[in-house]
Amino acid sequence: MAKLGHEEAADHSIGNGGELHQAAGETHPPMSSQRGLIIADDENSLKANERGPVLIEDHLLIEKTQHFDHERIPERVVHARGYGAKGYFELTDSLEGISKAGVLTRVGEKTPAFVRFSTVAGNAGSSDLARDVRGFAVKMYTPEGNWDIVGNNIPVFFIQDSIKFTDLIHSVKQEPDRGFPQAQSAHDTFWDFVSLVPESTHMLMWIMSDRAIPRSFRMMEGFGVHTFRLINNAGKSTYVKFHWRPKLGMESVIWDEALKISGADPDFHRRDLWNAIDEGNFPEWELGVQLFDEEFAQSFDFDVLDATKLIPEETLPLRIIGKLVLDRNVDNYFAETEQVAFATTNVVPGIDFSNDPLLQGRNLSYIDTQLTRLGTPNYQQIPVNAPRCPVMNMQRDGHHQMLPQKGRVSYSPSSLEADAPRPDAVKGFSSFKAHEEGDKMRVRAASFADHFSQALQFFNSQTEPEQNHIVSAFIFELSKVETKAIRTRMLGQLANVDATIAQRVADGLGMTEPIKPAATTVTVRTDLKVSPALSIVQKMVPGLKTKLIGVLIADGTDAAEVLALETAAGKLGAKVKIVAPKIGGATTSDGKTLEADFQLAGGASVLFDAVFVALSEDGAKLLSTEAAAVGWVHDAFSHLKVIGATSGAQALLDAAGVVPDEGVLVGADADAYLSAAANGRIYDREPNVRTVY
Ligand code: HDE
Repeated sequence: MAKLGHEEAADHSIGNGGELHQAAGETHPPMSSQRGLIIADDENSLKANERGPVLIEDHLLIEKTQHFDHERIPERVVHARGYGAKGYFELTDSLEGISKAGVLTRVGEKTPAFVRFSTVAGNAGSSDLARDVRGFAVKMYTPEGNWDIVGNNIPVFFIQDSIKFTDLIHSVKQEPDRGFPQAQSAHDTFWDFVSLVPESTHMLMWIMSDRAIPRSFRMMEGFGVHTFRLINNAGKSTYVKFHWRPKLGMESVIWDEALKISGADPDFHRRDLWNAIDEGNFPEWELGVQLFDEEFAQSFDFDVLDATKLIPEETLPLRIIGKLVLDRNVDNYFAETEQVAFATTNVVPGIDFSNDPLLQGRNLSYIDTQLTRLGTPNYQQIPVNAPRCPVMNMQRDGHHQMLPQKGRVSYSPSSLEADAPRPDAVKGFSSFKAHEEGDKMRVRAASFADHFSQALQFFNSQTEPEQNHIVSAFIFELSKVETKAIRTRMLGQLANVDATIAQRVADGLGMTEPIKPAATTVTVRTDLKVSPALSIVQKMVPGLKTKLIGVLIADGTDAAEVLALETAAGKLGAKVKIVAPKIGGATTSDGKTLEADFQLAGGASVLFDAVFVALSEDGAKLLSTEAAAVGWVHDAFSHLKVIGATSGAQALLDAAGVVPDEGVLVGADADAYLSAAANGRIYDREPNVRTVY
């Protein structure tokens, strides 16, 4: 190789970075090392000569590589895949007299908040649309310390006692020998466990329902799940259950759609949240509370300390006391969403725990797990976790201590310093004076014994399509279970809820043997009143605000028609996304180019709430032989979406097997199409597109 002259070598050594010019108005600060040393060359390592070995003296290379080598921290053992955003909680109705918590009594105060939504079973790199419970964890930075409601989007849980949590999670995560399946409950070990643990039956109904496949984080409810206590100035306790209510109403996707979204856009939920906040469509939830006393607790059919049970809203209505608004995306995913550490023990004076044995176990787990994840008890000093009020105590040192803890006194009581912090019995947190007596024992209270009555109540409270989805989900999941004895055993548990439900699932599985109900001492209550509040469909808020409409175009499309749709959709707060065979767009009938947001293969119709096929006759004919286009329309139809189309598009609708119904609007104007789309899915179509068992 010809040796380069000195000047040529210097030019050569610049690398790509040297080609970056400073544009007018840009003021790039100098790049530095972690120590603040300004870096002259970030493209080349230090070598003994032009083609020689790299020198150990290259501290810049070593620092950069070493930092990279240690970038990862352990992911959460559960809820590893999550997404966060920032905002505030504002109290609208004071709980004065019921709780002494400032955050629940100072009406109008805006408390900064950080929220993280998550799936439970999947690893950090799994898909957003797994069938799973969604975590709904809210941290409120109140002037009296942080208050976390570490909740889920489902108001009940699989187990009653925290001692079973390890087993539950081991059963649902990847099987330990093979390391798969990822992010799904549809495998032997999960169903083996739950079929042996009847207390999980109520929760199974919920996770087999469409609650487990939400359309958006913005369109799901949140629940504190457990019964907590509110404590007033006199030390009196009132029981409370917390509910988050989405302003947009609830919505879910269809299971086949969820499967396909996982391929088309595994980041579907996080992208949706990021985009909404970025565009100024701030998601909002109301905070509702169910308040009750010991007398109500005693009169209620089930134990309020049992996290597998709920109190129907129809029995105990919600009192709306505030709102949560998410108005800022994170600045840095790792620093905030990954490092945020929630804990059920983050409570403030005026809020306390009940004896729910699941909650009591959680009270240890959250603060403990952060030591593995974040590596030090000083994780509370990380900005996303740090309280926005003074922190003063005698805890000292430890890895990554950030505070210059001053003074000679690091103990209490002390007398040497006038400003040493001391406990304050008036302002401070004091536990509720609960009266406890009885024998110490390892038992499950008899009042926790009925595992089936509320499961049946939940099923009966659903609309027919929602019930069908629950049955189909059981069939899908159990069809993935290879061990037949587990399927049989699960049918036995379902038979305890209701013989017909069990039979429908058995029919879908093709299991013809008579179903033998599992042994139980409980007589199932068939008289519990239906609770429409438990159904998603009955809580849907019609409208197109922040919804996405996919418009399929090709050469020859009438641009004016697309524009009219775009304008009308915009007025309703919806967004039109153009999908075309080429990302550069298509040449419309007026000879102009209409640019696309998605290329057909990358813009599957599962990404949109409703679709419109805006094709000329020639365009439709051409796309009728294009599998991606046929699939695009076929999927929209089978996912029960409202389909609008120009009359020219008929050939593609035919090729996709679209059969006319109230949700197929060919040649209709934009307003008619949009008002149909605003009502959501066409559930009546379902029996025509898939078998309903
Ligand atoms: Fe959790 N849970 N959990 N959990 N949980 C965690 O804490 C645990 C339970 C929930 O976005 C872990 O920081 C036990 C119910 C959410 O960072 C861990 C038990 C509910 C999140 C843990 C439960 C939840 C977690 C893992 C049974 C709904 C994500 C990482 C006794 C009310 C928070 C972490 C985030 C996370 C333990 C049951 C909600 C290991 C032992 C019930 C939303 O501490």
